[in-house]
Amino acid sequence: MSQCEDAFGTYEKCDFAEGMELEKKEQKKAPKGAAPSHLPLSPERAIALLYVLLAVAFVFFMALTIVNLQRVSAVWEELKRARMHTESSHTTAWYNLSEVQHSLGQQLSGDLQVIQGQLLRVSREVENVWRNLTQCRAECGEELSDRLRVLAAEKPWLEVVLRQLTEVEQEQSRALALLNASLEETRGLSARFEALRLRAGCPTGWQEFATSCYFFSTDAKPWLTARNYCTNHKAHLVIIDNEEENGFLARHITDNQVFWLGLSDTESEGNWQWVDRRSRSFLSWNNGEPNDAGHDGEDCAIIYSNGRWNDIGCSSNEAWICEQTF
Ligand SMILES: [Ca+2]
Ligand SMILES: [Ca+2]
Ligand SMILES: [Ca+2]
Repeated sequence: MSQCEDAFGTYEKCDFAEGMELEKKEQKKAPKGAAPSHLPLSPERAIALLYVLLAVAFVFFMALTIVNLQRVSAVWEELKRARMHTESSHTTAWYNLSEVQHSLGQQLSGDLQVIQGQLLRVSREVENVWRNLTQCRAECGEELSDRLRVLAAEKPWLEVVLRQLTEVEQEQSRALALLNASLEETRGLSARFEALRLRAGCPTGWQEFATSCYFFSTDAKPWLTARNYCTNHKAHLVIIDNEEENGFLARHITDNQVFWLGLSDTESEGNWQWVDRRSRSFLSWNNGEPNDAGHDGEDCAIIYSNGRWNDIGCSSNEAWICEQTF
């Protein structure tokens, strides 16, 4: 077996039973009356130890109590300050409320006085109106009666005027009917005149084609003079609406003859306009025309015997064609 240690040594390895056995041997070896190395506490030592523990506990208890008392005292001081603060706040709030109540009372009192004054004024005005109404009831009644009497006196005269107005209205109706009849008669006369004019045909020296008459001048004048000539003869410088009309004109022009057309760009260069200012899609310009040639340009159109057009200077003296539409 391994060795075991004694009371102050160490064991390498030892069973508990062996340990107990060793202890018993040592007790037997020890002389009687000698105290063993591991004796239990004596009662006196236990009591002394108990007293010490009690003293320590008392001291600890007292320390705790003192600490707690200090804490309670601090809390009490805090509560006291809070109560004083609350009382101070309450006093301040009460003072403020009193001030507000006082100011509101004064304001309300002022407003009530103003309202009372207004009510008094309204009451007086109502009283005045009522007094005036009472007075007017008698006076106005008399005035109305007077007016009714005047109207009753004027009634016969008004009836006469009314009858006259009715007669005037009837006369107007008759005049309107006569006017309508005259208009109808005028329309009939115009239609008969137009029919007679159509049967009569174009004036002497004018050529008829489609719904127009054409005058081919034998004189030669500037474009503006030619235009005025046509206007003075209830016509206008010729306006070519289509190829048929252009062909008709060309057939009446012999070689080497040219005639003014009612076409120019005098108002705006390049913007060719017929004398009635209406645009037409048909054009028959010669090749390279209109070219606005020359120093002064070319702003008035002529027609050749082949039906082609050219622009030349408007001051040139040329023959012209007037057109009069039915
Ligand atoms: Ca024409
Ligand atoms: Ca031109
Ligand atoms: Ca030209």
